[in-house]
Amino acid sequence: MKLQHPYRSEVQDARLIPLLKIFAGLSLVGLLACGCTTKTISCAEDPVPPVPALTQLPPPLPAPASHDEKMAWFREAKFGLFIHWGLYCIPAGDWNGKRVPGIGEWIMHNAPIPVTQYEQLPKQFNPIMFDAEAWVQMAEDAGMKYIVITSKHHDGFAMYHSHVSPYNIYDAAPFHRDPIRELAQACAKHNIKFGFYYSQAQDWHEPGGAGNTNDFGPDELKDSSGAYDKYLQTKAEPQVAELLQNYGPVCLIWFDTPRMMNKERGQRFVDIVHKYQPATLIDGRLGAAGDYTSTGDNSIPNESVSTNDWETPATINHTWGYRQDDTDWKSPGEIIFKLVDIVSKGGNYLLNVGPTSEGIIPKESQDNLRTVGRWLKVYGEAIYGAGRSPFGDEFGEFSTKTKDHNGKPVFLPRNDWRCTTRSGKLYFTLFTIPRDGVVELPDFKNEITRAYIVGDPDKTPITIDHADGKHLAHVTRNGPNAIAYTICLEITGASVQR
Ligand code: FHN
Repeated sequence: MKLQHPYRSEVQDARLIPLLKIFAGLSLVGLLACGCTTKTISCAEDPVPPVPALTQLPPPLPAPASHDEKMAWFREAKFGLFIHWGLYCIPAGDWNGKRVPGIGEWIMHNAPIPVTQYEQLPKQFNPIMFDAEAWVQMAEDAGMKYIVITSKHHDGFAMYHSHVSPYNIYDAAPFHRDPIRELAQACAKHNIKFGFYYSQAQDWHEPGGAGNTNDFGPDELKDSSGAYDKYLQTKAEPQVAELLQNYGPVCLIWFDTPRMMNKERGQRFVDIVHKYQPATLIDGRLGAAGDYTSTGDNSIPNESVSTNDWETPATINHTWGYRQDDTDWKSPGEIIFKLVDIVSKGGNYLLNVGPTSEGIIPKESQDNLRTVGRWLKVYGEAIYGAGRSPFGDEFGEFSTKTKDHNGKPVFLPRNDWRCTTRSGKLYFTLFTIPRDGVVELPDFKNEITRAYIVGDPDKTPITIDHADGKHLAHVTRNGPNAIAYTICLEITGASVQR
């Protein structure tokens, strides 16, 4: 096992190596003792990945000439990996032998755990199985084009080497590495865009941060006393500035839960982002205007959204941060449907994984994502950079009978197929094919010049009849992919005429 860290001073190394050896050794003993019974815990025979030597990061991107230029990569990318990784993966849903309900990263708030106890967790945080290269390779295999990782979540612990606060993984944990720096490097190597989640308002570790009313009293008092602004100006704003200065090109900053973020406070963050990296996108949860909107968690609009760029942040199980009891993984088929559905409505899909305290992305998440990636290798032309559906009836309709608990009509989705577009091309991804193999597609005036299954090297023609105001595609139920496959209709003209 290589313990020496290539980007620390020799003096620090000499002092810390014996300690690191003890911690790494203890972690291995712990792994052996646990018996490696669960699938997500690595076994001791898994080799400890080497610590990568650090190389120079590329410089930030120049200021874009227009909003369209700024958004171009996001509109092309469509599919990103969200990573919630922080101290909360150590308790992993349990505290003092009791299961704490709720999402894993909220355990400090939900248990509740006093700050004096929670801030002991870094001493146990030594994720020696962390392998930036393997994480980024997995995202690439999954067909994901950008990664957004929690640089600091609501618990206030920075997952990078912050010079603003010692409450960070490099200074406060035996790990004594900067995983965000290692990821930035791996992303640059793999040509994957890299961005940060940063909890700007909630910080349960700081007396002035929003959200920790158990330790620090009501938020309104922090607001009126000036403590909240002090927290913003001495921690959150300088941390965002250092993230933008030390980690190469930052594709976006994903702010969240804008409690007490008025226009002026939000603008201060906007100014910092624009000052250091004008090409960096700002999400929709800062509390000031961003570059695109974020839907609610796991929320996909019922219909197409054309007014702005948008993204659905979503879990692959039910939690964001790792919980050992949440093993209800979305299947590859569910993920593919959601991805195509979102793209056909004009959005991006930011799908989350929650690594363990050893630094491992749960195997089931990895397996399912890689299956999605294999699908995308064949049908990706219907996804990356693709346009919205020109139709809409395929999404479903509101029930005329059933109402929700607010008395509003329930939306009844239809999931048979989804349509995405490129100039002169319509892509129909088929999720349900009737027994007779005849799929009803909508009417349009353009002539169909060619129709074939995407990925078919011969582009063997598919018969499409046009009758009674419908197109009827004659396909086979046992197509080339058991989950779904995509057919391409090449048409006259750039876009559909109805
Ligand atoms: O409170 C957070 C939550 O922990 C998680 O980070 C999600 C991701 O969208 N955002 C907040 C809730 O919406």
